[in-house]
Amino acid sequence: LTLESELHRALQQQEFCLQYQPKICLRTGKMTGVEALLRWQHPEKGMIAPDKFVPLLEESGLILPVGQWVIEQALKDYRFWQSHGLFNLNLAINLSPAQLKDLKFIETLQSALAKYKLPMQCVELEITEHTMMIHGENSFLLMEQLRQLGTHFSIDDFGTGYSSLAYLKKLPVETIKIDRSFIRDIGVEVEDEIIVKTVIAMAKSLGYQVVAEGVENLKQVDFLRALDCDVAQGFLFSRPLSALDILQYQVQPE
Ligand code: G
Ligand code: G
Ligand code: MN
Ligand code: NA
Repeated sequence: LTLESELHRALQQQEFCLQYQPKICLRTGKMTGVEALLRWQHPEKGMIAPDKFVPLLEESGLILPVGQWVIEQALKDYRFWQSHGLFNLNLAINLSPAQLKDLKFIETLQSALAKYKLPMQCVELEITEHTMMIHGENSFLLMEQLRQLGTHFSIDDFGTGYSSLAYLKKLPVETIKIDRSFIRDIGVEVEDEIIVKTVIAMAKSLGYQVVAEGVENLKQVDFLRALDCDVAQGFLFSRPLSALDILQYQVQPE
């Protein structure tokens, strides 16, 4: 069996699951939100990471039903957190290009929100810089509509594609997530430090919220704080966790 043919079974047999990585406000030190990350619990191969199968989901068109499952499951978990006293979290969901072209996407999202009695404002949609560059006119309209309904967009893996902040300004995007490849070499490569510093300064002065991905040590935190970076995500604070473990998550004292 090829992995691709197994994906149909995976969806039917509920082999997918979600983990959540905390996002930490660098001013308050509090968890402000989580990013939902898809995993495949394969019966023989164990846990498979999304870079191994999301491209296959996209090629086979299965990304639409799986994407719908992700939304449903994430909102269900959000409801669970609320019922245990965890409020005001921002829930980030990754979107594939096909979802951004899907004319039924708004309806899918709205009916899942209605089912769990949640407002559009609790959801943030992450699209990669690459997805954004290949978007068509319809995707742009869909983004505008979604934003008017109250959701937020962030650009994932920023710096790995060829988009500029000037181009981004035409899109309804509130947040920039600086790719972890730039964060990794803070304190190591002066060029990466200059890139991070310049991107943060420009993004902040254009009014974006800035998130640093892949933060693994305190040297990076100090550097990012000094630049007034808003939010950090990475193994220093937490690996991706189960929905239950998010309830128990406490920000590490420094
Ligand atoms: O969890 P991990 O860091 O390995 O995720 C790698 C990438 O897989 C993420 O950066 C993200 O772009 C993608 N990814 C994770 N979950 C989802 C999902 O639910 N939908 C889509 N389309 N991509 C996802
Ligand atoms: O959305 P995106 O493709 O950026 O997904 C984030 C991915 O990066 C996830 O697969 C997650 O497991 C991984 N990740 C999150 N924090 C860190 C980190 O601090 N270091 C490294 N190396 N990877 C991370
Ligand atoms: Mn992401
Ligand atoms: Na990313």
